[in-house]
Amino acid sequence: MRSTLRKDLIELFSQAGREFISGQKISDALGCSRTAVWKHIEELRKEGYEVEAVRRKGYRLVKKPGKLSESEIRFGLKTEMMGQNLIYHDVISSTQKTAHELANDNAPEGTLVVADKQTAGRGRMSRVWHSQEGNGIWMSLILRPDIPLQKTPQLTLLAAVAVVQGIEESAGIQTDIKWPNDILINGKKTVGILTEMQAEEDRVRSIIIGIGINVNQQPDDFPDELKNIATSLSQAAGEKIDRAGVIQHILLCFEKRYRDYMTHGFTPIKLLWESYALGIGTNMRARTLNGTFYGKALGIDDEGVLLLETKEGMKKIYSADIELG
Ligand code: BTX
Repeated sequence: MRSTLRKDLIELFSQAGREFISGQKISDALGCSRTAVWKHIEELRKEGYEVEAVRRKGYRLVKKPGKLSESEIRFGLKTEMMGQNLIYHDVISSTQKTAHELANDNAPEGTLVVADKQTAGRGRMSRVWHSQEGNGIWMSLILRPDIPLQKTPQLTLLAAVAVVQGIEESAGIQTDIKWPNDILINGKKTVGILTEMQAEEDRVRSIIIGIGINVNQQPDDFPDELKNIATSLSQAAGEKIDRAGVIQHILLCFEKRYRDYMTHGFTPIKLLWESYALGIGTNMRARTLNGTFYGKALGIDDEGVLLLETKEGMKKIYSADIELG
């Protein structure tokens, strides 16, 4: 409730632009007392909003925070479900871990956990995901699709499509997908996606999609082992990127693609995914837990599995690290 009021308050300020709005007008619009208005303005100030107050004129918003915050993400979020239940932390061990706990506690579909910094961000197979404060997007989304277990890889691909589209819409940057879960700019990793699930017998109970995006890092912000393989959106754009805007666009694209998926199945997602994917039709090396395979990538099948034409015949690759060329 409180955060809905704050969202409405920021919206009022934005509509007013440079004009002042009187405390009375705000309290009428929000349906709360003037003391409550003043308290909410104090909360906004703590989050880094600069609100000017002038006697007999009222209040006006002078500056929004450059920092990520719950209000920054909520304001301008145009989804109906994705991210509407929003949990924001400045520091967290891993948004993925918290999202699993919330999913166990019956958090609704679309619940989003976001953090400015992760102290134990992780990738696939317990690898470390570098999640420094102040310049990345580290978030986990809870889904509860009624689908059989073998279809869950499709949601990693759906997530990749939504992220590519959200980045293009918010920052105007084109990115490529490398099967199954990397998003690259000029061959360097900008986004990692980690899909995990909770299941009961052969049905999905919840799917947690973890998305890590390098947004405003400069080359020196990465540890040595990542300097040659990682990049960020701002390095591609040549300017600082608004993280909240990227999150909002990704959530909106996610919601649209998820609806397409629930109504029409995987085919529309597969077509989009293939249009953004690198390496389809070319040779690649797939390092899996069962060995390394070399061959030509023919595409993905209807379950989202990679089809590799090797000398020994067609191999279905469910999970692997890919080297192109
Ligand atoms: P992955 O296993 O495909 O990639 C992990 C590998 O990527 C690491 O071994 C390292 O080489 C490289 N790497 C680590 N950090 C970065 C980075 N910031 N940028 C580029 N490359 C990096 C990919 O796993 C899935 C990552 C998901 C991360 C999100 S963040 C929100 C959520 N919470 C959480 O703990 N994980 C997910």
